Amino acid sequence: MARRIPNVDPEDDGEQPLDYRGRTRERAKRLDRTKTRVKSGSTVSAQALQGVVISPLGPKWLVNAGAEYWVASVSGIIDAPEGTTLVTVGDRVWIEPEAEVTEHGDKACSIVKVDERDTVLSRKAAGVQQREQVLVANVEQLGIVMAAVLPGYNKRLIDRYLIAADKGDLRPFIVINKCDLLTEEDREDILDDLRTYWDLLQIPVIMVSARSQEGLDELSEALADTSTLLTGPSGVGKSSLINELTDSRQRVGEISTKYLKGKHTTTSSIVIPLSSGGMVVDSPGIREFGIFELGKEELPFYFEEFAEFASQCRFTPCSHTHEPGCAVKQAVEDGLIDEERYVSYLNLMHDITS
Ligand SMILES: Nc1nc2c(ncn2[C@@H]2O[C@H](COP(=O)(O)OP(=O)(O)OP(=O)(O)O)[C@@H](O)[C@H]2O)c(=O)[nH]1
Ligand SMILES: [Mg+2]
Ligand SMILES: [Zn+2]
Repeated sequence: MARRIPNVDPEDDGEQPLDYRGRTRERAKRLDRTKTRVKSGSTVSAQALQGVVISPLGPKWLVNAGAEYWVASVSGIIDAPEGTTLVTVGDRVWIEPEAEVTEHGDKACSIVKVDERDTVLSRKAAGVQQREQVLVANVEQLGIVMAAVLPGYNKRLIDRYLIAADKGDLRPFIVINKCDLLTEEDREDILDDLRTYWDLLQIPVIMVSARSQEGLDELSEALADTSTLLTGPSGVGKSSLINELTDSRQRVGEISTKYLKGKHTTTSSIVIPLSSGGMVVDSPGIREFGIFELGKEELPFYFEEFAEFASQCRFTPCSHTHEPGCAVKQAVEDGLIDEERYVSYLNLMHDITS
């Protein structure tokens, strides 16, 4: 049996009638979306093995099944989630061995079935049509990695990731890397700037440095015995952190000084085992993140800290954008809601309505 990426506990929160976040989750939709389609002729044979998709290999996939690695192709009729990405990193798949080996002597197989996904990190695929692109499946946690400086963190992106994590049933936390470049005072300023996340929303913020090793024990503890996708912009040090925490040697890039941006060193996601028993997924840097299927009525509910004010808005429903007597806007003015969170909200509302 392949090592299984642990599932999210199905009993986990969400369904309690008074849970603010729970009421807003699109749980039903998720189940619907991941319904497997059984096509005749796609029955899994007795020699099929179960494995986990580790990484893409050109048009094929590297699949780990038990102690072995296989190069898998996808062709013909397969039994897979409908209306979404066919195969992605982290998928639990069924493979059927093929007689021949690949040109490099690797064992060849084909993927005949993709199991339902427990969790997804999805975004809106590029293009006019609303299509879902599943970046990684079946990880429990989403580590949102940002750099303290070079290139500096991006709260707009953090807020988008938090919504995607909520929709995909991932437990989020924030990692601020490159803290070796900070003074004690900078550090306090950053923590203060991120207060809404760790204080109000209870999302852990871990300050680390791959270079000085600061905070790596805490990060390692957060990753132990579970499965985590590290995501974030290019050049923030995702691969550097993974190299510090595992035996793997992922390629690490340079920061282009002209734009202070990373140069997309990691080009595809890859599952890496941790000696502690969990696993971590390295992934390519992301610049843009459009959220798949986000409705304008639903949006306010992802900004949980707006809730206590929203009930006092003059109009119901209130979009908290232009309405007179909007208590959310008033709370932003009074400094009771983080102004930058409100900017994220307006940006997302603009995306949805334009
Ligand atoms: N000062 C400092 N530099 C770091 C730290 N971590 C990573 N870097 C540097 O940041 C640059 C980018 O690191 P990577 O690990 O390649 O970043 P990445 O997030 O994996 O980037 P992509 O693969 O492009 O998404 C490299 O030059 C690293 O040496 C850190 O803690 N402190
Ligand atoms: Mg990388
Ligand atoms: Zn309002």
